Amino acid sequence: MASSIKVESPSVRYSNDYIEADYDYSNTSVHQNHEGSYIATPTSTRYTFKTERKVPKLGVMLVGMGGNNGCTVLAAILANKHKMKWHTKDGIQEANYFGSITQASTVCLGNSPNGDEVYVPMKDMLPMVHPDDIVIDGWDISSLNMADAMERAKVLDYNLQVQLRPYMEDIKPRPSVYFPDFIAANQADRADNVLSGTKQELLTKLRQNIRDFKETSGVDKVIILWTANTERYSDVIPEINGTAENLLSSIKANESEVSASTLFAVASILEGVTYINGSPQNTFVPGVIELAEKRKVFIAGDDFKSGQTKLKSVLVDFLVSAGIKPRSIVSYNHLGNNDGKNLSAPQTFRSKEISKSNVVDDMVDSNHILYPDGARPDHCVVIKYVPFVGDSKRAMDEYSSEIMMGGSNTLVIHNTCEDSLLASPLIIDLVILAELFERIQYKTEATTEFQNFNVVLSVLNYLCKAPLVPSGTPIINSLFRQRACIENILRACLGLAPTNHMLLEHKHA
Ligand code: NAI
Ligand code: DG6
Repeated sequence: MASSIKVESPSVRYSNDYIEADYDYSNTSVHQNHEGSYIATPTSTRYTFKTERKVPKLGVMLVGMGGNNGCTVLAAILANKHKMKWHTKDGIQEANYFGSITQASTVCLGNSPNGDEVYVPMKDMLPMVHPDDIVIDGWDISSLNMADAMERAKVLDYNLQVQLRPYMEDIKPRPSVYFPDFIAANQADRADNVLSGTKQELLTKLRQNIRDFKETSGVDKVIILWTANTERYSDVIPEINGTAENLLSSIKANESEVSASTLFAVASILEGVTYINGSPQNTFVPGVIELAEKRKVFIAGDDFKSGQTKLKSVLVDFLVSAGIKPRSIVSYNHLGNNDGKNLSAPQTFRSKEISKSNVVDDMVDSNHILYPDGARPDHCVVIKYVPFVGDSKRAMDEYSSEIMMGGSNTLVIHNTCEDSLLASPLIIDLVILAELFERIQYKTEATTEFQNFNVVLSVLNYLCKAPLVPSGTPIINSLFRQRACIENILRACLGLAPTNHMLLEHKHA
């Protein structure tokens, strides 16, 4: 399917199969001379990007399909596909994809002849899968059909649930791998849809499930995404999971420290299927990353960046880049859904605490005027389970900063919203962008063959709280930098310069 944007430039070539664009990547190389001065040298590298134009039929397998996020994603896709409308106390509501950057945000393409900025939907920049066309399948340790799961989740309006029920009640999650030691004990009462066998046997069953879905659904391509319970961290032990070989041997040996999520990641990689982790645990132990590298399969994660953290990665960026010094960040939240219940156990809470705590490091480290000695703001994360509020998470944040001449500035934010309605559009973006990046290749003057991006798909970091990056790569949490990365790579694939916000043409005398 052709994109609705056409670039007219000698650097951009359209064929039936590909969009090929030459692009000069400009950067600045910096070193310090012996007197301590910074020497900056402009650099330029010629890239050629090649984007396959044919959009495949995409199948997405959700691990944790019967959870609040899983059933809400399926419901949202069906509601949009069938153009559902429903009555609420405020009037008629129509299905939409608000909160998805691909579906509901725009990109400034350029300027019209009279100087106006021209905005286009991000989804039109390059040929992308439409969410209405995604086929959903997946696993859950709870056997509820998807209509009952939606009712249990208490996320969507009742009148919408009534319309969705006929489309969802015949869909049941596949039985899943359940290792009770990795999630809270309070989850045991929903685990009635569980596979049995050794870890090697379970791996074989998961791989069969993936193949079965591919064959029976008629999809061209599958992506797997973990939106199941947060697990505790796995111990990273070189002999157990330090290399791909050791990890595969550990699975054969039924080693207890191999988590369910790691087993899913291994199954996915062995089937050549991109695997995305929406939860905070360290699924991607070194052995998984090495396996992905060896098999050239994309992985991405960790932990959806949906609400409180998204705001944090905007607010702290604003403060630090304004020369204001955050001294303490206190993030409290309570929620009453099953995620909150699972996180009420210390070991699963710890995974989330780690993921939520490292999200300002890059912004703080970027300003040695404010933080000359590497000290960081106090940062405290609290999560409480309060069943009554259900999926409607309450997040309260206090940011205390040092301003001029010893003054102080305290910002207090209160955020209330349905957690799953923030996370579901991120799931849609993650799979759509991951699928797109499977179709993009590049080469530089130094390479003769086109190649894929690094298997650690860090371009998806905008959507993740604890961005996984290729070894040795800077970790960027700042939301605007993360968004600019996506937007400018999409532009580069069309041979367009990055958005620079200079508007020089409007600054002439
Ligand atoms: P949920 O608890 O409603 O859903 C998780 C589902 O996973 C449950 O249905 C559970 O039965 C199932 N499950 C547990 N272990 C499983 C296994 N081994 N295999 C298959 N299914 C399994 O939680 P929710 O709200 O849908 O969140 C899902 C995950 O996403 C959680 O880890 C949460 O921390 C994470 N997350 C959620 C965000 C949000 O805004 N909703 C944001 C960031 C991360
Ligand atoms: C309590 O914090 C539950 C968590 O699963 C969060 O709701 C989720 O991680 C979203 O966090 P944030 O910080 O992106 O809003």
